[in-house]
Amino acid sequence: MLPRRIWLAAAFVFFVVCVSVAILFARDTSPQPTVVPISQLLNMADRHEIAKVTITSNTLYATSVNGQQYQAAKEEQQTVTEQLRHDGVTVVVVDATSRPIGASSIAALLPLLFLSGLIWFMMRRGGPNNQVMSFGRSGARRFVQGGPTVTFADVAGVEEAKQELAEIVEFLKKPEKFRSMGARIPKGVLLIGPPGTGKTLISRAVAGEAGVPFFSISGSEFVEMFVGVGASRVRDLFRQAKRHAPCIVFIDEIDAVGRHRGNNVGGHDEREQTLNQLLVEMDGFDANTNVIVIAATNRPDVLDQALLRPGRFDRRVMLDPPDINGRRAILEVHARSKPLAPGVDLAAIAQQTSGFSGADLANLLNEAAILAARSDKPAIGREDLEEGIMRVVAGPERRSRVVTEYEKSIIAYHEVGHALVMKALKHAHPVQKVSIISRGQALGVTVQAPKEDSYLTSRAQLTARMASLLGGRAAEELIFGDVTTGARQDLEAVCDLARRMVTEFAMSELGVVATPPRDGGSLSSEIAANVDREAMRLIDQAFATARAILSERRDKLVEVAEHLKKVETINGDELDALLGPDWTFFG
Ligand code: NHX
Ligand code: ZN
Repeated sequence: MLPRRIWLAAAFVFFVVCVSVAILFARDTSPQPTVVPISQLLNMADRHEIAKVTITSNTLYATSVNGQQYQAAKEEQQTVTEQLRHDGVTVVVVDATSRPIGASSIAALLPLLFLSGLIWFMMRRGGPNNQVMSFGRSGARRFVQGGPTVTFADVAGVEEAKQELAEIVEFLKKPEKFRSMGARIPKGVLLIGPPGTGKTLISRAVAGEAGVPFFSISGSEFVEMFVGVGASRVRDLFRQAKRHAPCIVFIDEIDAVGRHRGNNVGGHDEREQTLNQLLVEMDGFDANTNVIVIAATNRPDVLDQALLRPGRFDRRVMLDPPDINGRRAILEVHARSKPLAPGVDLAAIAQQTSGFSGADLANLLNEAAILAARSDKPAIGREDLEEGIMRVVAGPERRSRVVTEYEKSIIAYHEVGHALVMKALKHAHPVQKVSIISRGQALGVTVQAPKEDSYLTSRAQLTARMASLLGGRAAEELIFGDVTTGARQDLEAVCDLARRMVTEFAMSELGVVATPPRDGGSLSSEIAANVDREAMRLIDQAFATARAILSERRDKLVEVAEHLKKVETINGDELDALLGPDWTFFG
């Protein structure tokens, strides 16, 4: 498929040509001369009916005394001038090669002039500054200076990355300074980080800070195309970039083109050609090119080693999900343009959003702003922000989903079962919210948030997590004497965690156990059986813990669940108030 704009341009040119041709033919509306034999014309001259004759090579244009126009052809060599003059006719001979440019000739040229003007205009737009034609080829969008530029002030929560990239900004601003020191200016920077951590944003900010153009394309755009087009797109992209140097070329999802080669037999596929072209272009940069390529990926492990060699993407910058301070800074950036109600504490929101990426936080604030606007509030309140968190975590409420009273009971007891086990266990994270309002796939949710971010998780924390996950199922069993399919998500999570504890973390009686080889292989059947046995033991223990907690506090389970059926949502503080003191009694 050709890009739409090329079709549009072609259709437009076709239209203009049609119109021009029509104008050319319709131009002369004056009466056409009557074609007559030369003999008749000469006879008329003899009768003094002809006033004037214009001769152009072998054609005679005659005007009669009463204004009639005639046209006649004469033989190649024969001259009629003498005879006509003799008949008193004014004779004009026009050299065919130097006809005077009459008004009608200019009119004939007008459409041509118009057409060439148009082509010139389009070529100019299609040239270096173009957004229409040449970018149709490279697919890179250029964000020109003066547009909505992004600077480092718009990027929060990734301080180290900012520091590392500040160096790139320096290179772009004052390449001379570094060159005179004999320093080699980096060609490529690889940004590594999970989705939503601001890889695109920070790249745009580098361009914004340096005041240079920013070209961006996604690796998948190279590969999606016709065979052979990927490589030529790379060529186009870099041709343009060099024309606008100094500048930034941003390639998102570089892994789409940069996956290591040689997996597929036969070799020279489309992606490989594209990758090769990219390497060729980057190797072709010299000290004066001043184009810096920033590529982003969340899968650095699959990248072709060739990309990482010196002189290519030899700088690597890691972008982690933000910690609590980072989240607070990100929230502050996004809240700049949004009115917050007095007393809204972004630090508290940052504390409740462990594991959120920058994009999640942006979403959260946007959802909160929409909610506040919809309820005609003057500013965004705490409840809007908390609902924003819930929307990002579990999706929007689905109040239209109707559940029976009995199911509502099951849901309430299931959720409170989770919550009470969490409250009872010392190593479980605090409960943030318990809700029986349906969201997305879930009929009810219990949300936890760690008191603080951590990079390590202890065995006690993991076993507490397993028991918490099983609290829902344990409550169903205890209260109704029957269980439901609803807990499948919880059960899956528990089994997964148990297996990882045995194999990955060596946290079972089995001790350090052979782990399954990463790429597909399997354990010996004997070890596999042991792993299964140990995982099941961990699950059994966790389930026993959950059951013990709930049967010991069955009265509270009933009290809180019945309350939840009425209010539908309980937050952490309300839960603490309902439970009273001394609730951490296990583990
Ligand atoms: C169904 N949903 O699929 C119905 C609509 C046991 C009270 N027939 O464990 O809602 O059964 O503590 C993300 C999160 C599927 C994705 C939860 C996909 C749950 C949720 C199944 C509560 N809360 N189960 C829970 C629940 C269900 C499901 C999910 C998901 C229920 C339970 C879902
Ligand atoms: Zn559950």
